[in-house]
Formats: sequence, C-alpha cells, structure tokens
Amino acid sequence: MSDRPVWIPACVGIGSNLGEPVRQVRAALSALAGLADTRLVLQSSLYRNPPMGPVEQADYVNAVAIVLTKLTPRRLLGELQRLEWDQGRKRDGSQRWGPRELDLDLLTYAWQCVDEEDLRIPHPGIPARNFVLFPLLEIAPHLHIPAAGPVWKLAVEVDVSNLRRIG
Ligand code: ROI
Repeated sequence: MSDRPVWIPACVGIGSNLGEPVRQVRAALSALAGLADTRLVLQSSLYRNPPMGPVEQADYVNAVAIVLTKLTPRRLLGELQRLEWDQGRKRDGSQRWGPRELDLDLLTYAWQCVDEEDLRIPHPGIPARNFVLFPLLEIAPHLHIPAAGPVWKLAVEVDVSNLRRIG
C-alpha cells in the first residue's frame, strides 16, 4: 500500500567516492527507478568534484535525480538509507565527513519543510553545494527550494570551476 494518494515530486542527491564511484552512482539511479510507489522522472549528468569538508579524501562523483513518489518523506528516507546499505555503506559516527560508497540525500519533498533531528527538508546544505545546485540547474532550473529560492538564482552564487561533467 502506498502512503499518499497522489504523486509528490522529490529531489534526491547522489554522491560516492568509494568502490568505483561512477558505478555506484549509476547503480543508485537504477535502484531509485526500481523503488516501490516511486518513479524516476529525471536524472542529471554525473559530475566529478573535490571533497567538501574537513577530511582529506578522494574526489566525489555526484548527480541528482527527480522522482515522483507516493511514499511519505520518512518512508522515502528509509528507502534511501536501505539503498545506501545495500550498496555497501555502513553507517557509523566516524563517517559524518568521511568517504562513502553511497550517499543519498533527500533534498526536497514538494514545497514541504520538515525540521526533525534526523530529517531536515529542504536539505540545509543545498545553497552551499555546487555539486547539488549545478546538476539541478541542468534538469530543473526553475525548481523552487523552499525558504531558499529558485535553483537558477542559487546556482549563480556558487563557484563551479572545480566541477567536471563526466557523463
Ligand atoms: N563532497 C562532495 N564533493 N560531494 C559529496 O557528495 C560530499 N558528501 C559529503 C561530504 C563529506 C560533506 N563532502 C562531499 O557528505
């Protein structure tokens, strides 16, 4: 049984820098397409870029996807965490800034804002992350990020010189 009677648009950020990142990101896109009560509608190109954050680690491969889903935000988050686990991500505290096989972030869920300890929508990192904004600019420039603004406007504020489109 689906959670919602209507299809809700949601954005998902995808990142990997361990275990053949290109393969991980492509596998994640296929897995998203196979989620119950969810349809993969759009996917961006893949972008290679240096790690953001305090930990020295390998470059990331990032992409974004737009899905339509009948799952609640909480259920969709649970499914994303299951996919991370299936692709080798073992969550422990030390991974907060560390390398990962797969990171799936629920970026937006329609126009909704959620502010719970383990679930914040829209994802608070969006305005600072070129590896989210630039792929979103490619597939949904007019998408409005609640409480932040349209993607095209946020994207002109970030430096994209270190982002390389790889396919
Ligand atoms: N840096 C980049 N470039 N891409 C990511 O997906 C990413 N994910 C993270 C941190 C460690 C913040 N850095 C990242 O979780």
